[in-house]
Amino acid sequence: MKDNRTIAAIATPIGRGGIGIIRISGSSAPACAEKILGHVPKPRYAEYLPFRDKNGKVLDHGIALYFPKPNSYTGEDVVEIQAHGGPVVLDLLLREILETENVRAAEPGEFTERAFLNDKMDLTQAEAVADLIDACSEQAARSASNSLHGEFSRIISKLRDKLIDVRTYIEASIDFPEDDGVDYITDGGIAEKIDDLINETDSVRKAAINGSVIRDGMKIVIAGRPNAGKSSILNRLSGQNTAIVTNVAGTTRDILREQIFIDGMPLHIIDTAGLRETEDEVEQIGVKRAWQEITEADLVLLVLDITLGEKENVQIYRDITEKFPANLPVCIILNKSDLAPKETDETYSDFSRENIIRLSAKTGEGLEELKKYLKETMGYSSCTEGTFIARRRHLEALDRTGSHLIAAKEQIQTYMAGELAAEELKYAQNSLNEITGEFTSDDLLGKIFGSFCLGK
Ligand SMILES: Nc1nc2c(ncn2[C@@H]2O[C@H](COP(=O)(O)OP(=O)(O)OP(=O)(O)O)[C@@H](O)[C@H]2O)c(=O)[nH]1
Ligand SMILES: [Mg+2]
Repeated sequence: MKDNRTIAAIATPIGRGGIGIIRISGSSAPACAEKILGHVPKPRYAEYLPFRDKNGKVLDHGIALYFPKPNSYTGEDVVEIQAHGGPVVLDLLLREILETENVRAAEPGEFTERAFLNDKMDLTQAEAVADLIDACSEQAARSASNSLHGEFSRIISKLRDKLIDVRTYIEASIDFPEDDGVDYITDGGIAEKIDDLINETDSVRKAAINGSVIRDGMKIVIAGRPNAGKSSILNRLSGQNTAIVTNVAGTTRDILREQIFIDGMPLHIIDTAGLRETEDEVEQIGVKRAWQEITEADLVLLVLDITLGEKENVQIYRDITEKFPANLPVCIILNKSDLAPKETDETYSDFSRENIIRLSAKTGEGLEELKKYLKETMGYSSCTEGTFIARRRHLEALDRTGSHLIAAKEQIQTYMAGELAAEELKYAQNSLNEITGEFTSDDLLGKIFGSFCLGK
């Protein structure tokens, strides 16, 4: 556990800038103001003041602000000093502040952690602070901002309220089974109510998947035999000549990574060495790495050279995909379509229609279709209205909520076991609580706030 002394840190990025801000939070913040500024500024009014060291020498002039508790970011007394943004000036000021009794340097994310612990925000909002700072697309920034303003929390708490209603209902039926001569457990009403909860959890989960795609992007591995045109497709998608393309089979030997955006959706595209048996030592390592990437992929684009013909391609597909992890989504790209006539008797009926795309990395034919496919498979919508940012841990908690709800329904329908159903609902509720942080371990908090930048 961190101690609750007053904390201070430079809140602006290291380096030179017009303004540099030092933030102080805790019961000794006013004492720090007294020391540096000569007095505590009037609450929430900007004051232009000299900043002095302990010998009374002026280090800088700037603006100081005082936010008395509880109306501050952290919920504690907060003083903010806006000095000139030079690393030396800020360092000198911070050193003066840290010499004050009961004051120590803040750890990364500690201001926001205190805001969370003082109920200024819940955990999804605290996470959204970091996600907003780290946002690398407009979409991500807008979604993080929605989460920060409580969009995700509201959805979760609505779901939780409904869940509590059903739980209360079941518990009341257990306690007063004879009421009105109606058996509430078996009359079917409860199972329906749980069904509603299951459906609702599922739609929250879908929205959360979208939110996590916006945040993290998805990892797409381009795989296939040598010379199929994998690197050409990477170059097409990224719009750059990132990868070397030649007609020599085995051109790519290392892993190449590119981040691209499709309508604001981030994608991590990975080009790999062509999968084949080879004597070449370097290429062997490349092939091994390619397999490693495949096991960690969210989706594989399996590139086949259409000119090889259906029979050979089906065989290649079988040989390669039989080593894929189970449930790994695969999209088949029939590349070099410019070399194959559209009207052929090749139907590729062994592959399902939804995930087979005729493409030409040379002419760009099929590229839009591929992009559309990528957006759709991730359930991505470019509308930011009501979207929120989500993390993997939120998805996992929603999964657990869903499983407990299904178990609860089974207890009612199959075993008529009201008590066990109520127990499952309690677990489901706990899983929802983990998302907003009513129910978390110190470990989890350490992990979440430890990944913040300093001064936030
Ligand atoms: N006509 C035509 N040629 C293509 C197309 N895509 C790739 N090629 C050619 O096919 C050859 C191999 O392309 P690459 O992109 O290097 O193939 P790769 O799958 O990355 O190959 P390795 O790195 O060796 O595994 C090059 O000569 C490309 O110009 C296409 O859509 N149409
Ligand atoms: Mg290549």
